Amino acid sequence: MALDAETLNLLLDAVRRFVAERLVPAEQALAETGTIPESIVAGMRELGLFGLSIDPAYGGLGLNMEEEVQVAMALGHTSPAFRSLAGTNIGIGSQAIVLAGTDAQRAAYLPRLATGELIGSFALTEPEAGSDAMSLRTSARREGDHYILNGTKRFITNAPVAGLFTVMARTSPERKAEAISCFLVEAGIPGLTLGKPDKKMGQAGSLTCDVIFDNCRVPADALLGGQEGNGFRTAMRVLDKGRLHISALCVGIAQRLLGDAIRYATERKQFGKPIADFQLIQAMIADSQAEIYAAQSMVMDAARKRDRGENTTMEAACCKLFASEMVGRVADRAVQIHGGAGYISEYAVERFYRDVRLFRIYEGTSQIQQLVIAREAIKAELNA
Ligand code: COS
Repeated sequence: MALDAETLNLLLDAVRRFVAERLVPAEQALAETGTIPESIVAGMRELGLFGLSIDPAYGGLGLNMEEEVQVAMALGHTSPAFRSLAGTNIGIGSQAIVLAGTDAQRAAYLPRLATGELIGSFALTEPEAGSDAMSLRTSARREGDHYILNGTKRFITNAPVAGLFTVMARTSPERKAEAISCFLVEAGIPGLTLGKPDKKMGQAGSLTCDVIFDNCRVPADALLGGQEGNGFRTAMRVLDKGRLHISALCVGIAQRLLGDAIRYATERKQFGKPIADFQLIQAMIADSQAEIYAAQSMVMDAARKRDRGENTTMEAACCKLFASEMVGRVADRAVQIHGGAGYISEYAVERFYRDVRLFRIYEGTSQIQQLVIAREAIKAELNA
């Protein structure tokens, strides 16, 4: 479903205003305290951010991908930790249910995920299973009308505040997609504990920690879609969408960084004139602008393809690879244009430089994106 143009513009304006008026002024405090104030969470809920991608039948805004990426770009103009709180509900924390849940599972969780009352978290990665997702060891053993979960999940975004975990676990030992199932596990049940919050390089306020299952009994109806064996493919499909969202976020952050760099370059004077007058500074501005435009165009194109129902596994990986690497280069140039000031935490570019490093790693490293792109390209050529 697509919104009419006027409604979409109203939403985008509201998000841009919220970012500029409420989030940007709160960035420094977030970096220092690592806590998002309740008033801001309430504002995010009022805007409907938690339910962007959830069907209106369940209380969400039901944006299509082209619309969602535009909101993600707008959200990129501030610290990514703000987006991260709603981000799992928009993406990896809700989409398995959207894609493969039973009607009862959708009705039980999507309305509360859409409002942000419930935070969803995606538990795939493990200490020994990162890029090689299929090697995960967390096990789920059927016992009567329950499953018993054992294992540890690592770096799980929003786990410390999550009410619901989408957990990928092994229901049989072989290395094949069908050996992995997906469970919807509610926080607070016996046998589920959380590790200490991770101390990270950046994105203070975006919370991650281990999630540990120790003989954790979940009812059989927690099995996603009521079917064993669809966990791996569902996780991959969830990541296909998530990677587009993250790419859009990278575009938004790069726009913010370039804006900050240009403003600084027009104010800062050296050799008697603003440094923006120097062609070597202009080259960094130009390269950044061109790359942002390229990434933005890719993301919009891939989002439209996805909305047309086409398979965008390759396009999403191309976007994630290019946009996450691009925002790293733009952040680097933004620091360079700021000179010594760019190394000082008073300036936002120092913080963003650390924040954006994550985008080349999570939801699939750049190397995994390359692998997916090459596989898909070869497959397409051989099947042509
Ligand atoms: N959509 C639907 N199905 C998919 C899929 C996708 N995007 N990707 C893979 N599958 C299917 C395959 O078609 C295959 O099915 P068949 O067995 O019927 O052929 C099955 O899933 C297994 O896929 P594949 O053989 O490609 O598995 P691999 O173990 O080779 O690994 C990669 C695939 C590397 C792509 C996967 O492990 C991956 O994405 N790793 C990165 C994980 C990640 O992003 N982690 C970040 C943490 S989550 S925030």
